[in-house]
Amino acid sequence: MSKHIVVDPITRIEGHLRIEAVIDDNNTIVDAYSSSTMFRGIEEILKGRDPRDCGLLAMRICGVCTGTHYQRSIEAVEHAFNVTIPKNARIVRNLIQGSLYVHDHVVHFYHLHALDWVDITKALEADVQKTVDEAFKWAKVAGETPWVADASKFAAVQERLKKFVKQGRLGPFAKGYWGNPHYKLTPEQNLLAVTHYLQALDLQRDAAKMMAIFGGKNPHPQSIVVGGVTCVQDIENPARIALFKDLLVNFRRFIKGAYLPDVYMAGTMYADEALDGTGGGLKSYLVYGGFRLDDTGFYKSSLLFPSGVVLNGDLSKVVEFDPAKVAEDVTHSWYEGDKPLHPFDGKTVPKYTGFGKKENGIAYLDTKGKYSWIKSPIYDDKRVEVGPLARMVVGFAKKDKRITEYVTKFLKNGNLPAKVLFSTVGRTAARAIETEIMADIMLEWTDELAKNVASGDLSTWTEFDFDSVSKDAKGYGLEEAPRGALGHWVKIKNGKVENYQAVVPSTWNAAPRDYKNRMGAYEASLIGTKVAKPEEPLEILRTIHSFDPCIACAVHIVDTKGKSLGEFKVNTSCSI
Ligand code: NFE
Ligand code: MG
Repeated sequence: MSKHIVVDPITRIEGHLRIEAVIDDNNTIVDAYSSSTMFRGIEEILKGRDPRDCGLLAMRICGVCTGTHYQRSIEAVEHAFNVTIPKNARIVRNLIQGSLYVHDHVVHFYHLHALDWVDITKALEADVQKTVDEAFKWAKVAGETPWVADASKFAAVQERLKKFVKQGRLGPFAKGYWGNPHYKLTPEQNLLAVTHYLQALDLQRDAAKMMAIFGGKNPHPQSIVVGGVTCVQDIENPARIALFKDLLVNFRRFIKGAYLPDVYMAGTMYADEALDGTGGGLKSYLVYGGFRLDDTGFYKSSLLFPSGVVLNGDLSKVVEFDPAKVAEDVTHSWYEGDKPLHPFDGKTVPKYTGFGKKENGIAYLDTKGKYSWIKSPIYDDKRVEVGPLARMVVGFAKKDKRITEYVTKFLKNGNLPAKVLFSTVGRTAARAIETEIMADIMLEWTDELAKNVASGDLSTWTEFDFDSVSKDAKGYGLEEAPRGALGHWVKIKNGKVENYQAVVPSTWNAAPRDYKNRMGAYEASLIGTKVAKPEEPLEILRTIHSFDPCIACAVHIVDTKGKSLGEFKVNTSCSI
C-alpha cells in the first residue's frame, strides 16, 4: 500500500515550502507535490509607484538575493525608457551580482545542503591524520592545494563536536537524520566537510563585504539607480578596488581548495546516484542569459552565461530564447485566472481555496485543485528547470568556450560522463563549477574596472531626465540570478507603474502542476527516488535542497498519522 509523506516546512531554505510525496511498497517515490504556503504580494505593492522607486521596493521580494531583484527592476525601467549605462556601471553591477553568486553558492553548499550528504556524527570516528590524506586527495583531483590540511585543526573541530554531543546540544546540527543508510562518506570525509562547514561560516562574511564595497550595504545594496550606479567615490579610490580584490582572492582560494574538492569527493562517493540519474527531473532547461561582457547594450551584448533552451536532455540542440514565450499559469495556484498569461499582462489576484481532505488530523493539499502560492511558469508551453545546472547545460550545449572548458575540466578530473549532470549530484556540481567560473572572471572584471578608471573614465551614470520621456512605456529586466532565470516586467502609464510582474527562479522550479497537469521541476525531480526510511525523508531534502529553494527558516515534520516527529526553530544568532 502506498504511503503519503509530508515534509512541511522544508528547512535550511528561505521561506515556507511543503512537499507531499507518495511512495510505493518499495519505498520509491511515485508522485510528488510542491507547495509554497507563504503569500507575499510585492507585485501589488508596486502598482501606482514612481518607476524609479521600484528597484528599492522590488529587492524586498527576498532577503537573500536582494541585489539581483534590485538590478532586474532598475533594468526593466531602463529598458522601458531606453536608457543605456556607462562601462563602469556595467562592471560594478556585474561585481555586485558576482559577489552575491559566490556568497550564495558557498553558503548553500555548506550551510544549506552539505548535511544532506555529510553525517556529522560519523566525523567523531575519524582519524585526523587520515583526514589530512583525504584533504590532499580531493584537492589533487581538483588540481589544487587543500585549503586546510593540518591534523591539529581537524582534531580541534572533532573536540568541539565531541563537546556538543556530550552536552546533548548539537545546535545547528540537531535533528539531522544521522546514521541514515543513504549517507555514504567515510568518517574522515565527514570530518573534512564539517571543518569546511565551520570555516565557511566565517569566510562568507567576506563575500558580504565585497557586495557592500560597491553596493553601499549588504544584504540590500543601495547604489544602483536608473542610468547607472552611485558608488563614485568607491571606484575612484584605488584602495576600495584593492580591498575588493583582496577579499575575492582569499575567497577564491577557499572555492578552489575546499568547495570544489568537497564536491568532487561527494560526487565520487555518490556517483551511483549521479549515474542512475536520481533527481534529474524535467531535463529541460531555460536560461535567459546573464552578465554582460561588453557595452553593446541590453540584450545585445555577449554574455557570460548565454541564453537558450535545452529540451529533454538533448545536448545536441539549443533553442533560442524568446522573451515573448514566457507565461504564467494559475490553474493549481491560489490565484484567480483561467489561462496562462504573459507577464506584461500577468495578474496577481489571490484566491485562497484552502487545503483538501483531512485524514488522521492532517490536512493534505488539494492536489486536484489549487495547492500553492507559487504560480506555474511555462516557456513555449513547456515546463522547464532554471538555475546553475541549466546555465552549465545550455552553455555546454551551445559550445560556449568558457563554460565548455570548465565543465569539461570538471568531468575529466572527476572521471565522470556528461550524463551525470542530469541528477541531484549534477545540479550540485553545476553550482560549484559556475562558482569557480564566477570567482575567476570577477578577478578579470576587478582589473578591468581599475584599468578603465585609471584611463580617466570616471563616468558612472547616464543622465536620465524622467520629465522629458514619454510617460507610457513598458520594459523588462531579464537576467540570471544565482538560482536561475529571473525576470521583472513593468508597464508604465502616466508615469506610474500600471502593472508589475516578477517571475523568480524558484517560481520556475518550485511551481505546482500547470493547466495540462504537468509537473514543476521540484515535483518531477522526486519521481523514482528510493527512500531508505520513509520516516527520515533524507532523499527528498537532498534533491529539493539541490535547487537551493528560496521560499524562510523553521522545521516541522509530521508523519501520516499526524504524529509530530520533530520540531525546532533555527536561532540565527547562535554561535558554534
Ligand atoms: Ni530569494 Fe532568488 C535567487 C531570485 S529566488 S533567492 O537566486 O531571483 O529564486
Ligand atoms: Mg510573480
